[in-house]
Amino acid sequence: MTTDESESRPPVRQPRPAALGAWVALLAAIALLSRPGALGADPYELVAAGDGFKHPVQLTHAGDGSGRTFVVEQEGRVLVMRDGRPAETFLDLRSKVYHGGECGLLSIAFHPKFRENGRCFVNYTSAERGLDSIVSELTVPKGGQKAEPASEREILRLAQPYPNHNGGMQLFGPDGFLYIGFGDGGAGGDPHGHGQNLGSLLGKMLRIDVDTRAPGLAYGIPADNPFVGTPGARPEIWAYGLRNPWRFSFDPATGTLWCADVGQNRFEEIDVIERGKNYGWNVMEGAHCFKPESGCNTQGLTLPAKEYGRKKGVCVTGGHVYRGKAVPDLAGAYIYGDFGSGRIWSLRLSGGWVKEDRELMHSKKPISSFGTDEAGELYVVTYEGRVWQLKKSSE
Ligand SMILES: [Ca+2]
Repeated sequence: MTTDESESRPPVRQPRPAALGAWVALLAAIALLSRPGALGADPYELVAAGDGFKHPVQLTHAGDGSGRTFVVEQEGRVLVMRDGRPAETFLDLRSKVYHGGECGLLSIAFHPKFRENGRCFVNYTSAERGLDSIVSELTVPKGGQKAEPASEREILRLAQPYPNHNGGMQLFGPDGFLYIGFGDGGAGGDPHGHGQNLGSLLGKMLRIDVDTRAPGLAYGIPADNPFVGTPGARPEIWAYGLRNPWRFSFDPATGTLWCADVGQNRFEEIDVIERGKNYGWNVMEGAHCFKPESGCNTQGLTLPAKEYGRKKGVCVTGGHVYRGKAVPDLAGAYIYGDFGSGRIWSLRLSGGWVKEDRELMHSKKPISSFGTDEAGELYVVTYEGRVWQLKKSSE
């Protein structure tokens, strides 16, 4: 989830949470000093909702009517949060997960019929054979409350050339297919050109069918995937030209797929992902030429719905279109933030154009993820171990 400089690094690089942490602390100190305390209190606040997690990177629910909220720890556990604390272990894959930096257990997705079939899907980094991203399925035994580690069935394995930009988010769309985001493979600048290479799963949004199996695959290919039948292209691809789609989500009301794509050195971006589109990387970073630096060929590329530069943040974290009840004035707005600066914004589009673009707060927290509970309320997950609920300020 971190941004990085442009040099290549050999595997396995340890990331920079410490450096980022110091940077965030410095930013916080500067912001406190320069802020006239009494003036312009934020209209929104983050209310403490959970604590005691180790490097949490996702918060989600199972959609099974149980009301459970799950928190994914990068080291390899999925915990049920109750009364603001880690209450039960839903899944422990720590013995299989290679973690650190941008590696680790990066997400869990519950099958749309999880309540009936107990199937869930994880995305994690394994060091078992070099450095691989693994998508696998696990099952909760009938009547059980936990995913059984022995039930693990590997669905997809993708060799990672570098330890960063693993993407790692996956979730089911309203169409029942599993969407998986993979980054460009890492290093800096996409040295192997994965983003634009339709023969690679790196730098892509994938769409697969976990309820069927195509010949030779552990999953099915939806017939209307855009590159089915295109010579040299992987049929799993739904959209391409992504750098590191760390977090994305579907608007539960409209089905729109919102994705935050982490930038290189200059621009962070928000994309609305649509079938078969090319989101530009590494020809473009945001709405600007990257390779070459000027005069790049932008034909056929889809520009971000929104971008921001280094004055606002360094590493975008995708959020959700708010469909909860606690903050009515945010209904229908896409809420997202930045891992480095802790700023949180709302964005509304109309006909593809930005209609509203508002900073809700400058939290100064290392936002690793946003998540929703079963009621649609929005939470902010911060990397140092906490969960917060976004609410209207109480005053
Ligand atoms: Ca782009």
